[in-house]
Amino acid sequence: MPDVREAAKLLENAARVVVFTGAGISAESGVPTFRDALTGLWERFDAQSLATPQAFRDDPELVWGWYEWRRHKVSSVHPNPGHLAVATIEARVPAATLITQNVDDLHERAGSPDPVHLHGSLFAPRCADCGKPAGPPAAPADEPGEGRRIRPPSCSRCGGLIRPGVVWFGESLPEAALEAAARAASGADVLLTIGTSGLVYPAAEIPRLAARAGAAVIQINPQPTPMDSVALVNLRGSAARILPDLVALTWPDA
Ligand code: BJW
Ligand code: ZN
Repeated sequence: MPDVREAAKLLENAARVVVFTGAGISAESGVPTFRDALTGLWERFDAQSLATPQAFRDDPELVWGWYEWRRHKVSSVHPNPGHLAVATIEARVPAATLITQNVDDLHERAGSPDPVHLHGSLFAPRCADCGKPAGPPAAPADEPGEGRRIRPPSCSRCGGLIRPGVVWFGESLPEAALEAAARAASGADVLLTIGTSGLVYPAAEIPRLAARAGAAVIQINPQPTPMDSVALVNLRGSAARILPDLVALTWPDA
């Protein structure tokens, strides 16, 4: 595994590391990605009807039901060795920042202290009208079926509808998260981009920004992506398999 060795060398000598993750890191936990052939969510569901502000205005019960189904799925799975390896990297590197596009909580459950969630979270609903956080949603009594409509709860302050706390197409990313991500990327020695197609902007700018600022970019992905040309080292394969190897080679006592 010569490429993994090269990546381990880069990591070993880095003081400031950014780990940038996408849906692929959670795939082996059983959380579907968005764009993988056959298994991706956007292969089976229409993004325009589910993941836009207009979709929620048109049919809040369809959208809330779909996110309840996804939240239930995520709650029933576990972090995999890839998430655990990321938490080890954070514990070993003097200055590490985890930036994730994922709306699941698997990094937190693997021990990552404070991931930057660029696209929000399934577990942070808020009022669609006044923005008041709605608190963690109650666990659904039974699994909401894929297409089941569920009436969203109402806001205790203004009576508006509660919406999922995720970033839909056409919406701005949370300002503080985007700023923290840009700051970390522009100061990084090494950026690891893991399990993302690199197609969704502005998140996909983060590895490019790091590369422009002089960071060595390492990519882990079983498939080619637009990040191939940005990455100094391309590790082709699954995150759950490669990340533990990378950690073991970098810190043999880990
Ligand atoms: C494995 C693996 C294993 C598999 N191990 N790897 C510039 C150019 C073009 C378009 C735009 C642009 N700027 C903005 C846009 C529009 C749009 C956009 O980017 N569209 C593109 C799709 C064309 N962006 C936006 O709308 C953003 N907002 C914005 O720009 O606001 C400013 C603005 C306002 C008003 C008008 C105009 C601009 C917001 C984007 C929000 C994205 N939201 C989603 C849904 C979140 C909620 C939910 O979960 O439902 O976020 S979409 C979805 O994609 C989700 C993800 O976080 C995001 C990225 O996906 P990711 O993680 O990369 O997953 P996949 O499936 O794409 O890839 C998985 C990868 O894993 C693959 O490569 C596999 O090979 C790999 N893999 N198994 C390792 N075991
Ligand atoms: Zn409200």
